[in-house]
Amino acid sequence: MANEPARMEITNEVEPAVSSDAADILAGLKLQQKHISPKYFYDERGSELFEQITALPEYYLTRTELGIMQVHLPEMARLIGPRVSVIEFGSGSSVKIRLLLKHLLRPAAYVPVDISGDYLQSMAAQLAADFPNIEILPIYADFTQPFDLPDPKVTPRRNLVYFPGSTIGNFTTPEAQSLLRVMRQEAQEGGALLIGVDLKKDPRIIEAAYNDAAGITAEFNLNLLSRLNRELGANFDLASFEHRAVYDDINGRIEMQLVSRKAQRVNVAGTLIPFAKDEYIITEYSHKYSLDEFKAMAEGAGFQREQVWLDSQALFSVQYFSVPKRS
Ligand code: AVJ
Repeated sequence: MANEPARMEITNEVEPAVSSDAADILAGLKLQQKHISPKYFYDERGSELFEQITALPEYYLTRTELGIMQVHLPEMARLIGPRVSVIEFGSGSSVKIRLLLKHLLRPAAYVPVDISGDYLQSMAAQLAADFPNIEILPIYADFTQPFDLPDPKVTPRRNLVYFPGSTIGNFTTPEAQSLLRVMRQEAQEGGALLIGVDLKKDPRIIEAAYNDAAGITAEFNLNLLSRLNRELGANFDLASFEHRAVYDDINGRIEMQLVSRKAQRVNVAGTLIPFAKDEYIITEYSHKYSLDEFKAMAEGAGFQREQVWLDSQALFSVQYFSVPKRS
């Protein structure tokens, strides 16, 4: 192929201000209730397993969101308007952003923000080749903290923050509120937010999505331990941990756990971590919202809801917010 670019310069050269991964993971394992952040799922194998999850019959989220986009993108593009700078929080598989960029009217720039520098560069380079008329300005940053935006060559009419995939569900309520405030800040006055949000529904449908018959989600969860073994010199015995995903009705969220099948001690980066039988590590929350709950949370961060698009079964939502001009 003629235009197969390898890498692309990242706009900013500063390291994002995140504590070192090893220290972060150890701190979580020393808590009374053990936790590891879901952001560590996505090494190469983890990303591959997540791709497989998105194709599972039980995992309705990805295909439903894509379906909503395909039907409603012309309307979305009309509401968003021409010449926007699209700021994507995280840069996952590029299927959705490609769809969005294809439908938007002469977008000024695309700004993917991610803490995985390698992934960011290769993804940005591929997009630059496929969208030669859109300036691609990747930012290496932890998007949970405010970051500086680049200056596109074409002055944008407004900023559009894009956060697909119901990744917002990974954050607890106070974390999600704080993240929405960062989005509001980056969108700036007159800006907007397009966000994918998974909805509350029959808990049996939700639980099935995280307990697939093929066992891919279990493999995805357990892969976290293989990664710690490899990258932190840990010695987790994968056979003595099991995947569990339960819907917590009170908090409206799936809780993914890795449950110790026996009493054991595991060496993690030189520290022995004790596990009682049946003790578990929480590896992920996936919050589900009602339309009213999410509206209230986003309004609390300074957004105004303009539009909601759903699939025919109201499983998933794509929601559009504006940042009102100061009144
Ligand atoms: C990518 C965070 C939206 O919460 O459904 C899928 C990740 N975890 N199966 C989700 C996930 C287990 C997913 N998000």
